[in-house]
Amino acid sequence: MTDTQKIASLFAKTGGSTTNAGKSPKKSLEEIELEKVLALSEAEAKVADMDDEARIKAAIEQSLIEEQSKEVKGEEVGGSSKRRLEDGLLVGPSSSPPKKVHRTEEPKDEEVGDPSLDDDSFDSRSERNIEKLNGSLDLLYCKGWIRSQERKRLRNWMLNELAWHRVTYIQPRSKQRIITPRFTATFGKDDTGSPDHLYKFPPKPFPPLLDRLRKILEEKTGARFNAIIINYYADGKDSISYHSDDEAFLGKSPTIASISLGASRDFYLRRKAPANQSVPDATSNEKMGTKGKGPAAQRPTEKMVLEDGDLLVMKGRTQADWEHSIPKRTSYVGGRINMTFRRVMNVSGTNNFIRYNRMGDGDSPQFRWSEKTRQMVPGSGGI
Ligand SMILES: O=C(O)CCC(=O)C(=O)O
Repeated sequence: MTDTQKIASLFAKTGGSTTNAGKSPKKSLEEIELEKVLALSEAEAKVADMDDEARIKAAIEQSLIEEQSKEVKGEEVGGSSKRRLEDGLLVGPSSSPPKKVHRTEEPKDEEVGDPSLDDDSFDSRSERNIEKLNGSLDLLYCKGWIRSQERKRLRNWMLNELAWHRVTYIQPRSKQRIITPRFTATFGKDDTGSPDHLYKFPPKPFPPLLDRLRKILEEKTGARFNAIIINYYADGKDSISYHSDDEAFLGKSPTIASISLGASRDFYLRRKAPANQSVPDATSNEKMGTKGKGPAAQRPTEKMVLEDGDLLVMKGRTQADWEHSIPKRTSYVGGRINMTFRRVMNVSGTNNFIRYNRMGDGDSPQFRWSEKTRQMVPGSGGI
């Protein structure tokens, strides 16, 4: 059975409501993981694969939600429910200038050579622990961990060498085709030594350079990593919705090491709603803590700006208790790469992360970086 068929059958079993925890007392881990995929794909469906008309509505709705909830400060979309998105322009009230939605090419880097990843490549002087709410949020944050020259080399290397994907799949509930709003690449697999035929999609081994970075991070964090998801956010329209990396296949209290390269992006964390919270107007997804009007307004939120070369390690109860996101932006935002190193514990976890970050429903378009136009273009090849 394919994952899509499994989702459909799970959907049928639960009468179309896979998110109502009260109805099925005993759920398999697989069912719980599929629910998570559904929740994130629903959230991404809202923003990822919409025509301009829907984008206009979503931008307005989003600005209203964000204004009303006062959940986050300094938003660029918020400010006026009268704003409209038109032909790539977010039009403000007459007093405020229109803001361009950029999907532009990247500025050209000077020639930077190959990354070396030696002792001189890293700088841990700004490292600090961030703990909130009795350690429920547990972060290690190192600004500018990768030194300037090396960041450019690493970023250039990844853009030019990797095979990038814009993963597409059908959202089972709405039958809507989802286009994940970012470019992705993945490497690695679980360490179970399982036979090849159990892998639905061929795992790709870490390229030597990224394997070196993996080992450096293992030494630094004391955690073990065997898989990496790499995201390229081409501009402010690319994003990742609120989610947490708390799938059972990542184990209990997973450590996720995240490196940012390129443009700065806001990174939001918000505490999940308690499972037993009684919220009269909450949708079932809100009970799962994955979306949020209303009750989200009361949840503690942290806002960070992740910049070129930063290392952020999320550990302890962070994934169990919090969600994170890279929200969309309408003012100019350049391209940004993010790498997250994780440890996948079993074959179904490997199948899951490759599916949702490389394969999709099998016809996800592949892209290569064009040095000429400084943007992603459809094309094959790459690692
Ligand atoms: O881009 C980021 O900083 C976050 C990426 C992320 O949350 C993910 O890949 O799960």
